[in-house]
Amino acid sequence: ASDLQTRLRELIPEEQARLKEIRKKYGNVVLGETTVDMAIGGMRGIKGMIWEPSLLDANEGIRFRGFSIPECQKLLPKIKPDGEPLPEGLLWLLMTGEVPTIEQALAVSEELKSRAKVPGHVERVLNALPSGTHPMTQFTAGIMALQTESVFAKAYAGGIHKSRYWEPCYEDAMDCIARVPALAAMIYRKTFKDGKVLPGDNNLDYSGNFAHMMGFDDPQFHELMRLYIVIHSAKYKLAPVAGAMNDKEDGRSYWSEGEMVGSALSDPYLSFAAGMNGLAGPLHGLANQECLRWLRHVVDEIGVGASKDELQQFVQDTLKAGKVVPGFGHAVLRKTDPRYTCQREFALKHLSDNPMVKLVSNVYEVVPDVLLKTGKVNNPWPNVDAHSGVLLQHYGLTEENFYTVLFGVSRAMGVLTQLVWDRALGLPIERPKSLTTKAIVEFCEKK
Ligand code: AMX
Repeated sequence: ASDLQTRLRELIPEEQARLKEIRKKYGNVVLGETTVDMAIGGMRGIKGMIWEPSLLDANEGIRFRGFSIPECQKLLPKIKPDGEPLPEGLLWLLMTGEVPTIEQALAVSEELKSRAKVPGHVERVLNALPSGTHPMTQFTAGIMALQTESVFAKAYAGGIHKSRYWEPCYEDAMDCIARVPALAAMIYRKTFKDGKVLPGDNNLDYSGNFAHMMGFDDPQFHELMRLYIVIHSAKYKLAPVAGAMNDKEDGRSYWSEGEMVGSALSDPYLSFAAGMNGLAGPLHGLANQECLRWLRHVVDEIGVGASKDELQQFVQDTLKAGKVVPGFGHAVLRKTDPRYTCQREFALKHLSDNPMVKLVSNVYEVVPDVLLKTGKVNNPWPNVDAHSGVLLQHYGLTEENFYTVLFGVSRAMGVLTQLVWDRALGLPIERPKSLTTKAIVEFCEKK
């Protein structure tokens, strides 16, 4: 099938049967144990949820439906033969588990264009917020304003049979994915530019049009947006707790709220907005902006041509001041993040003369040794955030307060895909068990 919904309609009965079989065959198999430490420590490492779009491997990094980032770059359809893959193709992969043909990816592109119109009241909601409202607050307010369009909420109110929940959920997921770039661009123009909302260009793809609506028309920046959206689209693994707003990298991420909220049959807009409120937390989505700030600090203190010795000293001073070196380390991954590597390759291909790129490269050569010498850092290698800010800055997107919104636009694809599957598979409301500390102590003492 060349359209996504038809392909999903074909796949869903097979996947429903597969899940039933897994449950029947392995329902009683123990996946892991939960300790008191884990209950106190943010449920880290507890295996307790289904998440299909992506999985983290400690050595290879993220895999989207089983495909590593280099594999995605090679296999997913592109506009230019040596260019970056289209996020529209990735969306097909995330939704179906299958690598699409170029026709299928372009069909997704067209489908998203046909759904992209943002209703007028969304801009009025943004205009009502005081100036200085953080772009992420504007973003979640905008998503909530879009919720008036929810097909799922209307279908539910109209008494739709539960076997068909996934259909209006798909409508909302695709509408939401289609509309968040225009919403984000509106926020960008209002917060940082002349306030004029730029119309979309139907001749452009999803990423190119997003960049265009923000006011960026350099085709190379459009390429960067394709790469950026693909690598930021899905999270690593899962966590089942609402309210945990911590590091996306180890998966105890904002999506836990999105997923939890969605499991209560809140529609995709309500669920996505919940997730975005977690992304806005400083331990999560703001890390990329911290990296750029740290690099700027190096430039201010030493200069962009800082030698390796000077950098080493600067890194040591950062540690001595009781701070972390942003952009390095990972809770699960134990090698250089492939999302760092592909951004570095992009930088070497397109902007190797940029002095900040050289600085990032020198930092890469210095930091791991210094971190290793502390004897406590489990992963001294760079993560995705170590490079993204410098790339965005090169093309003129310098307002780092906006970076989390870019991240949020990208994540819509991964998180809303899972929501469609949650409904298609009839997954129930999520309710991990909580205990009081008194109950824990009583339980332990009885043992
Ligand atoms: N700089 C300095 N110290 C670091 C460090 C870094 N980059 N990474 C880890 N450490 C320290 C930890 O703070 C911890 O010290 P402590 O015992 O005194 O508290 C010790 O090393 C062990 O930590 P760990 O097991 O290696 O890491 P973790 O799983 O606890 O945390 C992470 C992972 C990413 C939060 C951490 O490496 C970090 O703070 N990195 C810098 C900030 C950053 O890049 N954040 C973004 C990461 C995710 C992302 O968005 N890509």
